[in-house]
Amino acid sequence: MKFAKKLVLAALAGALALGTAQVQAREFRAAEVQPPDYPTVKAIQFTSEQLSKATNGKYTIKVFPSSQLGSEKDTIEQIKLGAIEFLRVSAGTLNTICPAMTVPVLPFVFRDLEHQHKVLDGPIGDEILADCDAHGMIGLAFYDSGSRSFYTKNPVRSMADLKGLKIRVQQSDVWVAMMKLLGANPTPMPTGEVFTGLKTGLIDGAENNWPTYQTSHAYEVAKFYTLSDHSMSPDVLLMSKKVYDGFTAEEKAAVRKAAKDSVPYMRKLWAELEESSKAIILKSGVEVITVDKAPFQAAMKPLYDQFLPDPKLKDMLNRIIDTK
Ligand code: BDP
Repeated sequence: MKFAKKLVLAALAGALALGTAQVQAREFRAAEVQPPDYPTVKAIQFTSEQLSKATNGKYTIKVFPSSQLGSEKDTIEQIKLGAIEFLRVSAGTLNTICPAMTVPVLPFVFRDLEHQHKVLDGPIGDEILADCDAHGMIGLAFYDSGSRSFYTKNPVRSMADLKGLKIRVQQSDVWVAMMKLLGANPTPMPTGEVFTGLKTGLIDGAENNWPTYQTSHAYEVAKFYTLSDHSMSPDVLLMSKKVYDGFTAEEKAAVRKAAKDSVPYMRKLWAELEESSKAIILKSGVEVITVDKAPFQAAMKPLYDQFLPDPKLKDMLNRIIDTK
């Protein structure tokens, strides 16, 4: 009898443990504007696998690509409330919330990819990510996003050709200001609307890296790509602070590690996609135009003062420039 009772108790305890484990297992949602298979999407899936391993299957992340959960602007609002747990956006959409995010978006801040990696992989990168902490978001990692250039329906062979052109920009004041300084007419809209905007003539052009130009199919409509390389605005992976605060110390460390570990994986995929996107675009008959970047750089210089009124951020910019 005693033995039977023990058995029943053991079975009960097992069921309870199983029940608790089931209740606690949680699949988070991650919002993404890029299509399935894009390097950022795969990097979040990699983060999910690592996080799941580290927490014995307790936590996983499901990515919702192609703006299924909304535009970057909308999903930023949702992550702050904890309605979405993870989010991957372009740094340019965060500057009004986390001011330090303005710095890596500003034109001609990074000399090249090596310089950008050195800065973002080091203490300055962590400082920028941490600036979102006070605003309901934990900055987990930076992802590569190449450099941005103009794609237009008519050729832009110099800065003068941008005059009055309706150029789509991210929904961000820093991007609006950049285009104004170049003489263009900035038209803010979500990235998911660019292709249709070009097709219907709502906009004359946009600006982005090779992979977005290609995967969004914008290259089929805007057949001129002017290599101004004006911004190396990185992409960012964020987590809702509300959710993060509910994690144990080990879980917090695990999610941070998983995200950071996804960076080299992402960079490899990114380099491959940049190459293949470029090849597709060139093969399609797009005219790639090289321009003198000096006038672009000079015209956009006032942004540094306008958008970095805080001396601490100006100091950060100088530390970036001084990073060898
Ligand atoms: C791409 C970023 C994406 C942005 C898009 C944009 O990966 O997050 O939404 O630019 O310009 O490079 O909005």
